Amino acid sequence: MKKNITYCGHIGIIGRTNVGKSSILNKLINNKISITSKKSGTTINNIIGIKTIQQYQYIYIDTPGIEIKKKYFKKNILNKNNYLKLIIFVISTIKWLEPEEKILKILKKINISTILVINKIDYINNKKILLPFINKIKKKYNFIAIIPISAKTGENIDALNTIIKNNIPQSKYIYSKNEITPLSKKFLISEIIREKLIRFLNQEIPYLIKVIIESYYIDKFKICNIVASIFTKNLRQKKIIIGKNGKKIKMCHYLSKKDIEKLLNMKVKLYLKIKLFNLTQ
Ligand SMILES: Nc1nc2c(ncn2[C@@H]2O[C@H](COP(=O)(O)OP(=O)(O)O)[C@@H](O)[C@H]2O)c(=O)[nH]1
Ligand SMILES: [Mg+2]
Repeated sequence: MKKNITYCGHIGIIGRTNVGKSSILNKLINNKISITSKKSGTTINNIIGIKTIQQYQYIYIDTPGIEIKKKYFKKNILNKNNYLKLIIFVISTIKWLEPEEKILKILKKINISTILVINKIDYINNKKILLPFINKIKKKYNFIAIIPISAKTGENIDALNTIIKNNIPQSKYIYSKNEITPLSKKFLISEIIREKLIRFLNQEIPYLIKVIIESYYIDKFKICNIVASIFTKNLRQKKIIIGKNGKKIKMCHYLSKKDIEKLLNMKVKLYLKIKLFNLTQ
């Protein structure tokens, strides 16, 4: 019967770093799964976010920027694309340069339906410049749609949702209806902490910081006790993270705790330890 028909598929979100891929994922699933920041290279692992609504299950995969160091590039979904049903290729305003051409070259090879998303249109005052740009891009590739949006203001997100809906194949659900991500709580917590650290630190750090959850348990008072280690490369970075009189790490602790409590929906005691990579290896 028609009622039992379901639609489901993996949708890859690709593009150079900082165009707003993670922001778009969070917007599309109405949940904050993927961390975002002004700095390049914030996302270093593929992040999966799921939304199930009516008879549709969307499984989004947010990726590190395509031009990130080779080491991270290996993790990019376009290298093993067999399971993607749809691709969202994100660019920032009308910036189309070498990284975009590089991505286009890959797209031509893999031949998966692709939506081109022009993000950050809130930066464009004169919207008239969009049309000639879209016309130019249209000639480059057979995109199933080219859509200007703003992940910040939410402009046109509904239209993007509709295009995705219309292009997702009929299939059984892969995840259960209420699942938001298959990623573990521990991983999500470590990402929350990493996001706060990145916000406070200088440009070089996003790749170099690692957060590991050492322990995670709920005590008899229903408080979740979390011990997290922050690994830095050297003493200089350690000092930067701690900040003057511990100001930065305290702020990071405060903001992380707030977000983790929201994620877990319970009170949290958070312990942060800062360690050096080379001492532990
Ligand atoms: N003004 C504006 N900023 C945005 C928009 N989308 C994302 N950003 C910002 O751009 C930066 C990079 O976003 P992020 O999602 O981390 O990009 P990613 O590296 O492609 O995942 C962050 O500071 C976001 O807040 C948008 O539509 N408008
Ligand atoms: Mg990202």
